[in-house]
Amino acid sequence: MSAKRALITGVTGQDGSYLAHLLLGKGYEVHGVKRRSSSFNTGRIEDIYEDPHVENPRMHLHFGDVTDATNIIRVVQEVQPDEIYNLAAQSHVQVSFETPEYTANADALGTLRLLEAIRILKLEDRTRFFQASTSEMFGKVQVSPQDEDTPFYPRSPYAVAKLYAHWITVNYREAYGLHASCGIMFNHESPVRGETFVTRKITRGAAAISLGIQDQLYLGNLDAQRDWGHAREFAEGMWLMLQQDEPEDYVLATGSTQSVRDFTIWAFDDAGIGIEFRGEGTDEKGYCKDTGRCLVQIDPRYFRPTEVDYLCGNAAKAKAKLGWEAKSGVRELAREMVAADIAAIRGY
Ligand code: NDP
Ligand code: GDR
Repeated sequence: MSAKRALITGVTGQDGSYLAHLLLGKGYEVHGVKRRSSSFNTGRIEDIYEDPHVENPRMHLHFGDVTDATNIIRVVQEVQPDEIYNLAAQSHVQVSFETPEYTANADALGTLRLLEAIRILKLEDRTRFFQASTSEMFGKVQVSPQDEDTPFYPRSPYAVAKLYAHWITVNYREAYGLHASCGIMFNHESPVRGETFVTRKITRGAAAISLGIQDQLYLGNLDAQRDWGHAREFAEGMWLMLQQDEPEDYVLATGSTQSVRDFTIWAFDDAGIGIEFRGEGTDEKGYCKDTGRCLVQIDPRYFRPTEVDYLCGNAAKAKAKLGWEAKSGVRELAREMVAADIAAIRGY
């Protein structure tokens, strides 16, 4: 039997890189869509990239963009994938307030383009589809913890675009019988998390301050609370969804929630600096317990016009039907990320 063929959009991102590693380990032939950029953007998949000149490479990269319908149709036609994982997105919530139209184009219509490619190429019976939906769709949460039946209330252009992508995936499943599933994923992080998401910004900052190459870290809303898991485990959940006989939507989450403030204290602890927060509102600051030096300050530029204050997921359905459960706690995750950032700065 020939190897299963997977197409991953967003293969150069955090999740795409974990998923590509996972699928190669399972014997898949992996095809990734990567955007052209003026400098290398394949750092996260460097170790698995194979020179196309070697015999029978199992990892292939295709230039592409989910805002370009003709490109997407051609790539899907060439690859004839058994599974498509749609991870491509302008995935930064705050940036979506600055680029709402582009975010809608990539995150909402990009999903539609892939679904239409499956239909136009008559691949409905062959190709299974995974959509990276998000806990941001719950937004101003109505019920806690949030599960597959919790009402949505998106609070950013990103979340609104992702809500369209979520429902268009559900609609194509119901209208055309596609094997299409959405993973409603809560925040998941790792040492290769994008540097401007809050966990990585904090672990890099703590690492750099501990090594004396940065003085202070500026953050936004310290009160925000998130259910943070490990990206490696979420990639496994995505794959499991496409191995089921029936396509369905699943929440992936840890069920445990912490504040940005707590994560900051842990990361500095892991970098060998005890800090405490004093003050209120925008005057709240994080001070080194030993030296009294101010290391963390609030910069209101990182506040969002509308914020998601609290998220906590209930992944009971994924546990019951997929046998999936988050194992890593956020405390260990902070430790792993700080250690990786310290090693990176030292050049190990
Ligand atoms: P990243 O931001 O790390 O990766 C996004 C990927 O999408 C990158 O490979 C990026 O390419 C690519 N991309 C962006 N725009 C386009 C485009 N127009 N055409 C093609 N590719 C594009 O995100 P994550 O890996 O963290 O997340 C993966 C997916 O899961 C995203 O859809 C995200 O919205 C969703 N999600 C993530 C969660 C998380 O906590 N990580 C939680 C819930 C959902 P490039 O490298 O060139 O920028
Ligand atoms: P989020 O992640 O918006 O949840 O989206 P992010 O790490 O950006 O923010 C989490 C919370 O931290 C607060 N915050 C800050 N955020 C950033 N980026 N920078 C700061 O300096 C800062 N200070 C405080 C934010 O206000 C927010 O409340 C992520 C993305 O991966 C999405 O693609 C994904 O869909 C969701 O997680 C689930």
